[in-house]
Amino acid sequence: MVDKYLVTAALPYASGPRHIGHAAGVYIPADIYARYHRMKGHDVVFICGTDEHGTPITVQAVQEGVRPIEIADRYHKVIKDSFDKLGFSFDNFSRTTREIHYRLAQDFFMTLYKKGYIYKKEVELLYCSNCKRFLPDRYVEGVCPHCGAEGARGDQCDACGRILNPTDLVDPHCVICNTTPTTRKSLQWFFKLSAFEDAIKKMLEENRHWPDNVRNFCLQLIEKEGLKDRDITRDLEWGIPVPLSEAKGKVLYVWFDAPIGYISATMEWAQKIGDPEKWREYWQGNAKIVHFLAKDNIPFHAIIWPAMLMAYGGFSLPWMIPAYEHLNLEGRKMSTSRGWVVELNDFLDEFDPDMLRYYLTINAPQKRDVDFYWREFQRRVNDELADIIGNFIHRTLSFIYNNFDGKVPAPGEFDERDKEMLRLIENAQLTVGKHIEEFNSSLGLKEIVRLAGAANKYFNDKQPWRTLKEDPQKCATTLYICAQLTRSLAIMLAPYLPFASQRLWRMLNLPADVHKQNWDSASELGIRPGHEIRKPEPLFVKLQDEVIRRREEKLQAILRAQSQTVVTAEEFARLDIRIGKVVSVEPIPRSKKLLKLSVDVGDKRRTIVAGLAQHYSPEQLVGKNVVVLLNLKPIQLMGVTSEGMLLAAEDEKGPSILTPDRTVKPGSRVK
Ligand code: B3M
Ligand code: ZN
Repeated sequence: MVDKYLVTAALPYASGPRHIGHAAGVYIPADIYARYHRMKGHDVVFICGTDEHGTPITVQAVQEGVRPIEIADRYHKVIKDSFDKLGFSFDNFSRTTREIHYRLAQDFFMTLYKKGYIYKKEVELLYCSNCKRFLPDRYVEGVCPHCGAEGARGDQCDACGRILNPTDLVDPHCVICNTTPTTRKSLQWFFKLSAFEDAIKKMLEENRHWPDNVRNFCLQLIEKEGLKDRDITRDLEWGIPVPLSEAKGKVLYVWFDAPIGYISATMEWAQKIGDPEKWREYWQGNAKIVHFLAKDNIPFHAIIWPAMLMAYGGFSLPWMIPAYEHLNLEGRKMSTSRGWVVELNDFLDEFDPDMLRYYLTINAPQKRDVDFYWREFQRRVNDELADIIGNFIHRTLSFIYNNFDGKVPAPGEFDERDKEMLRLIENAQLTVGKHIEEFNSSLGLKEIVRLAGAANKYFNDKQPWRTLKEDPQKCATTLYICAQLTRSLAIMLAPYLPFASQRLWRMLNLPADVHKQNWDSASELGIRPGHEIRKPEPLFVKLQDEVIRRREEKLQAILRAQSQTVVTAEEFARLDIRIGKVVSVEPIPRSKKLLKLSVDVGDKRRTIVAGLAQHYSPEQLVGKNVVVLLNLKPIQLMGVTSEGMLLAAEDEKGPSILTPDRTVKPGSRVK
């Protein structure tokens, strides 16, 4: 019997472009997994699509003054484009604004409602009196009541991962206008999550194969707080209407409809392939359902979603939930709003997608957060991808092309070393596969690099450039084995590097598509003697210092801009700025620019040196109310110690000293 897999990758919000962190933690590992299982001959359906409801999109629509669907259309396209360039092999990439999804989401609601798992209740919600709207989810931010982090959103705290209600936030404010909200009563519908506490706990306990960051996190959450009922409706215009006449103007909460998108996108796929009922084989049969996601989405997938499926009845529960940690950028958390981010489109405009797939897999944020460093990216691409894998392939193919007329030579007897090399191929095919099956694609890729390293060593040790003359039979055997290795590498690299592996397959002049090959055939001697290859070309072009430096400089510029523009109120308050009265002014000998001022700052006088001599005469200054910074570290100027700084504005006419618009007592604080 063929194994069936329904693989999903978290549906990206169509609220902005995706960055390399999303690729690292969700989409690349999911794609490797799906591609591998197809090559194993399993029946795989790989599902994704954009998540087009909810406040990430409406908030942006308000900010831009456009309709939410315009935002969704725009980013659906942008995201799909970058995902296509990265070679993600979705069987269907859908949208949650499609009709099929609306129908299924409303059916879900009604079914749960009729079964008594949804009830209505009047609740107090946050309301912004300035914007005249309720503030659900991301319309409001504040301090997390659990971990104290600032910038927690009304739906979730990114710092501790807890799911929140807007009313849980300490010090909430409207993200549109910054107003502190009031509360207002509203009718909402709740999902009886509490009814599933025992069942969910049991599911989590039994699923011992789930990763710790999913299983333990959820079990601890239930242990600590239990499962509370969740409101699944919102006072918003954008979303799927709640299918009840008494719920006019209310829509389904985005996290209620989004996971249903996995099913509706599978239904859509079935329709597209002309077999509309086929989706049932995956959702209501014995397929293994695998949800790839980032760690922020864990409670929604491992608690609420299974409870929704249980409540509906007849659906299979997730079999596996691989959840990845975060990718940081050069030692800092990625942030789109601060520009500390590498967006996929931007990356793909300049670099080979397989290089990103390589680096983000070998350096995957699997068990812990990891960093993307441009230098490290360059080093790994050049030293590993190009110098180990690329080099072995190129020297082998060039040797055959130049010395054997482009035809793979017939081997003689295999010696021990040859046999050992063949065993390594067989081993690698097994171990790499095992790692991918166990959701360790990173270890699998390291295994391939190790195999290529061993292959280089084999090539060196066998010295075919010498045996070519001295022992042609031996040389032929070596190159025969190396040719087999290149084919094995193409197959094993196919899930990881879909483009390079196919380029290699073409250079090898092998039939069809590398992605149509059976995984297990990677350990076969699949190239026959006499087989003619094409003219080889290097598989990877090395990354130049210049290119990487430019990227690093771009980030440096962001840091500089940030340190210049962002000052907290506390930092500003550390400046002791006061009103002073100029008591006397003297020129400083031998200085054309400087004047020495004695300024009354309330309790005492201060000596302040100012570069005003070319613009003010001493008479113009004496008696003036001025503004001075007092706690500046004293400095020596032309032998005089300056104990502060006189504040002045400057334009093309020169400096103009600041002075209050009425006489203010010396020593008064400026804030
Ligand atoms: N849209 C969050 C995200 O884009 C959310 C995932 C939904 S999965 C059903 O990361
Ligand atoms: Zn507001």
